[in-house]
Amino acid sequence: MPDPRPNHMTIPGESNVSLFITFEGPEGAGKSTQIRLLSAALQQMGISVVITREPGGTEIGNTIRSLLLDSKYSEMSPRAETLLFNAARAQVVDEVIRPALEAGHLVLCDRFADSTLAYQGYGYGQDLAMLRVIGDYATTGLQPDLTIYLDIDVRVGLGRKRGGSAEEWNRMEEKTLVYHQEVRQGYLALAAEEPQRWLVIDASLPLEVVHQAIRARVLVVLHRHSIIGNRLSTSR
Ligand code: T5A
Repeated sequence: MPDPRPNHMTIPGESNVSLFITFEGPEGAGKSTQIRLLSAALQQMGISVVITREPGGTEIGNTIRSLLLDSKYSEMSPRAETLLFNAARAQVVDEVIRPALEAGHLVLCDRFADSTLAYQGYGYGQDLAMLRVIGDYATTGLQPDLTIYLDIDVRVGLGRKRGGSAEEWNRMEEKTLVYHQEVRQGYLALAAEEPQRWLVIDASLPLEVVHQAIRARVLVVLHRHSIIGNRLSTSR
C-alpha cells in the first residue's frame, strides 16, 4: 500500500539554525511520535524545521523504500539491501538534508546512517568498517549533531507496531526476534562509542516523559550552538 506520508515537510520559522538531529531505535520505539512532538515545540519557538525520514524522503527514496520493505523480496541479499538503503540515503542527503542545512533549517531525520550499522551491520554480522566506508560515500561525510536513540525491548516495540494500523509485517519487521535483539545491542554499542553525540532514552516510559527528556537535551544543544536564549524552556 502506498505510504501517505509526504517526502519531507518544512515548518517555517527562523532559519539560522543549521542543526542536524537524527532519531534511531528498534521497531516501534516511538520515533515518528517524538519527532512530531519535538517539531511542535520547535515551531512554538519560531525555529524553522525540516522533517524527513529514511528510507524515503524523496521520490527516488520512496521508490527504493517500497522495494526494501516489500515482503515479496525475502531473498534480498544483505549486500543488495545495504546498497539500496545507502542509495536512498545519498538521494535524501543531496536533495533534502544538505540544502536544508545550508538554508539554515533545523533538520529532524527519522533514521539515518546509524540504522545501517545497527540493522545491516550488527543485525547480519556484516563488516562494520566496510559499512562505514559505504555510509560515508552516501552521506558525503555528513554526521548528525545529535542522535536520539529510543531504546525499547524489541518485543514491546514490535507489539506496539502490531497494535497499530499495519495489517501486515513489512520485510524488515518479519525478521526473527533474535535479529531484532542483535540490532538493539548494536545500537547500544554505537551509543556507548560516542556518548557525546547520542542521547539514550528509555522509550518504554510515557510519551510525555520521553518528550521532556528529548526537549531538555535539544535545548542544551541549541544553547551550545548559541542559537537560542531561553525560548525553548518557556515555550510550553
Ligand atoms: N532500516 C532502515 C534498515 O534496516 N536500515 C537502514 O539503513 C534504515 C534507514 C523502516 C525499516 O527499515 C529498516 C528499519 C525498519 O525496519 P519503517 O516502517 O519506517 O521501516 O519503520 P520504523 O522506522 O521502525 O518506523 P515506525 O513508524 O514503524 O516506528 P516508530 O516511528 O519508531 O514508532 P511510532 O512513533 O510510529 O510509534 C509506534 C506505536 O507506538 C506508540 C505510538 O502511538 C504508535 O502506535 N507509542 C507509544 N506507546 C506507549 N508509550 C510510548 N512512549 C509510545 N511511543 C510511541
